[in-house]
Amino acid sequence: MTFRSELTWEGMKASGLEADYHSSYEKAADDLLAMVRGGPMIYPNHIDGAPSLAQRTFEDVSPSDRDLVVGRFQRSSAEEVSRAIRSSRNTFLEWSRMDWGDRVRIFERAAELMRRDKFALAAAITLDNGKTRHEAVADVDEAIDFIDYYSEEMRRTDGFERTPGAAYPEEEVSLRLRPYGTWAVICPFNFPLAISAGMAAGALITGNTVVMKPSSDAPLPVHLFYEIMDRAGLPSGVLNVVAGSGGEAGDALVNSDAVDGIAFTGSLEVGRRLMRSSAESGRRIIAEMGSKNPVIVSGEADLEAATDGVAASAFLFSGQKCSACSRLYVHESVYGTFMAMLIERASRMTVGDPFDRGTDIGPLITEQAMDNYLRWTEMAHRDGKLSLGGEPARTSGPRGLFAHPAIVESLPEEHYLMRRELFVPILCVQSYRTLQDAVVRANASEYGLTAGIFSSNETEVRYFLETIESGVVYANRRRGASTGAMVGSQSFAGWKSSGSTGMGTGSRHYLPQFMREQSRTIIRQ
Ligand code: UN1
Repeated sequence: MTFRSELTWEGMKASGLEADYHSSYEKAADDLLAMVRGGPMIYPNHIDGAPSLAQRTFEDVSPSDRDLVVGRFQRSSAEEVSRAIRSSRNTFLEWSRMDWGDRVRIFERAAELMRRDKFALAAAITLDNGKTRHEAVADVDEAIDFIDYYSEEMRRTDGFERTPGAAYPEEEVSLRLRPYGTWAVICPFNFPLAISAGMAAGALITGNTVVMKPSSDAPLPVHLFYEIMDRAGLPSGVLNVVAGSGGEAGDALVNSDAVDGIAFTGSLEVGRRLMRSSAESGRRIIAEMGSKNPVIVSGEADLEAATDGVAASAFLFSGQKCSACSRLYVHESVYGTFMAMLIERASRMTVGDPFDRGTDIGPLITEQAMDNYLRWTEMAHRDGKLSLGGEPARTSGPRGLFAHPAIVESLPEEHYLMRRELFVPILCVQSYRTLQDAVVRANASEYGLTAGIFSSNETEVRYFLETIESGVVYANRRRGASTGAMVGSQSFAGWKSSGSTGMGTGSRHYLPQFMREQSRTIIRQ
């Protein structure tokens, strides 16, 4: 099998199935909403293959309708977490010794089940983190892509086993990558299925066992992932799921001596803490930690393409992506024209109920994010020129956390908003005179995840590619100036403080990070 991106929307559209796409999603959304409105479901933890209830629970509320309870999840204690870790440790030997082909077949079945349940999974994502239908389906597609791609990597590398030449004639040598043991997988709210499944699949398919902690802002997709893995035939106890707060369940998990590695996607602050404690304990860590991604619009850019690319990248999903464009450098010769186009485009983006077909941008994830948006746009207004946004969007529909795209110009280069990852739809814009200067300013960040340029001048594009300090870079990408990396194609690697290893997800270098090398020499008797 050769890997192919799932691309549900593009595929269905090309086959004339646009109407089916929408009706399938809407049916799944109606079913889910009817179930949720019938009263909150209680979601247990999963420990040792059995549902497990902690002593306390927490309520997970939908960001697009604060009156809608998605479900009650377990507020796991340290004791609950250590039971999950024990279960993962107990199953490690058997799972790691299983033929790798058998492990891969479980994942291939899981990908098939996800394909079948695609729209139900997408509706659950919309409900839980507020993604619009296209973005929610893309999240499911990305989860499938991760699983398919990592399955194919196992096959391509023969399960990471090879036979080197032997120095002595009597020696038979084989080289293999072997799993570490039990991994903690700490999941983000923004790609609650794709990134969670990608990290967990990376650890599991290579023979490790896993304890997953979903984000408490969007735990439902991780529970659905568990059910899929269970149905696909994953043996009991190989994957355990414990919900709860970062401070209690999360800390108990990542600080446990019984955990051999941590896969984490989230904030720099938490990632740094994990990296420090891992350095002391010798635990492996694979962390992806956000960014402050710059995009450059040159004087020789196709301004229509740049307008679309920047608006999509900065504002879709309210800028709540590590890959979102948050700093924009526009050449002074096109500054006025381009800014008028961008402001016009962004002000036409519809903000509201993410289940609605016509919505471009759904809600922010939490009240805290809304407070940040209001506080920071106020700051932008005080210290620069706030050209768009700054007020909560008024919608006639449900009580959600809706914010308009905001654009702020002319902030000082060192301003807080120019430096800090915001994770709300605020784009900071500056003008520049020389490309050299724009790149220096773009690189003056502790982060280095994604970046983009719009220019029809090849010399400029080459200069940008050779000097920009980011792991995922794009030139003239209208579908997303800095967002929308595709598994198996654009590997997703964070440079500088954006990543702990400099190697990307969805690439050949991802799986080896979950393993260590063993050379085996046998002298036949
Ligand atoms: C993230 O926001 O953590 O390139 C990752 C993209 C997505 C991944 C974003 N494939 O926008």
